[in-house]
Amino acid sequence: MKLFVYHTPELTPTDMPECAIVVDVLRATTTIATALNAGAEAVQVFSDVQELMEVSEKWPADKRVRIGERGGNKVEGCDLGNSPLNVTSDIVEGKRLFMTTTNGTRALQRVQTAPVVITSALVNRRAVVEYLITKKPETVWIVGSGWQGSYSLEDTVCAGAIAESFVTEMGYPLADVAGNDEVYGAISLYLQWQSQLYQLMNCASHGQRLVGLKCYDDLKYCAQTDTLDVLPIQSEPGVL
Ligand code: 3SL
Repeated sequence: MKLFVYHTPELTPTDMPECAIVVDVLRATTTIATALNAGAEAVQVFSDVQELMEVSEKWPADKRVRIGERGGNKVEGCDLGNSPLNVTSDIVEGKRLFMTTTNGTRALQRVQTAPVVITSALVNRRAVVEYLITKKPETVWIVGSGWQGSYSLEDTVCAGAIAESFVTEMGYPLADVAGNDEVYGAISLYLQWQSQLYQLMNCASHGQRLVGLKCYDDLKYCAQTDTLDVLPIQSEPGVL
């Protein structure tokens, strides 16, 4: 098995791995994990707001929730912005979430032709590691969503948290599993910050952007590790 970490979707090669894990800790993949854990029927992702509106319009109004975020703010016409704190069971249970965000949904679309597509955040890291341990896919990419093409500290620390736990629990020598240098970098970053993940969120540029929007509780929530036992896995392109 070979594990690769890519800091942004733009850095991925053109071929596809057996399993792609998309990470957007702040906040798309944390919101996806939280919504599915709260009983959402599925989350369907879009990079384009107009397309989301057209597709979701065909769904029964009482069975859908539209989530839209641009620049951290709620998109006009959507029911919710991208805060994981909003996707509570009273709002999402039994409903399909139609979701578009600045970077996370774009990263998902980049790898949606891989045979297995999973999303991970820190909150559901354990469920993802258990999937890897059980299924042992031949090639795994962990893809950070970044911010508009640039590196995001919080996505790479989550990639490191997944890689570190998997390698340690399998007892594999890291050199046998690491497919690129980024795996070593991500694990080192995680080991350095693992007991201070909330502080790391506050240092991250997107964390600062969210602090500017007064999303303090979102940062605290997204910094938690292994709190949700949920594995968001693609059932058809763009649907988890
Ligand atoms: O970029 C994204 O996909 C979002 O997660 C960004 S935000 O945290 O909702 O602002």
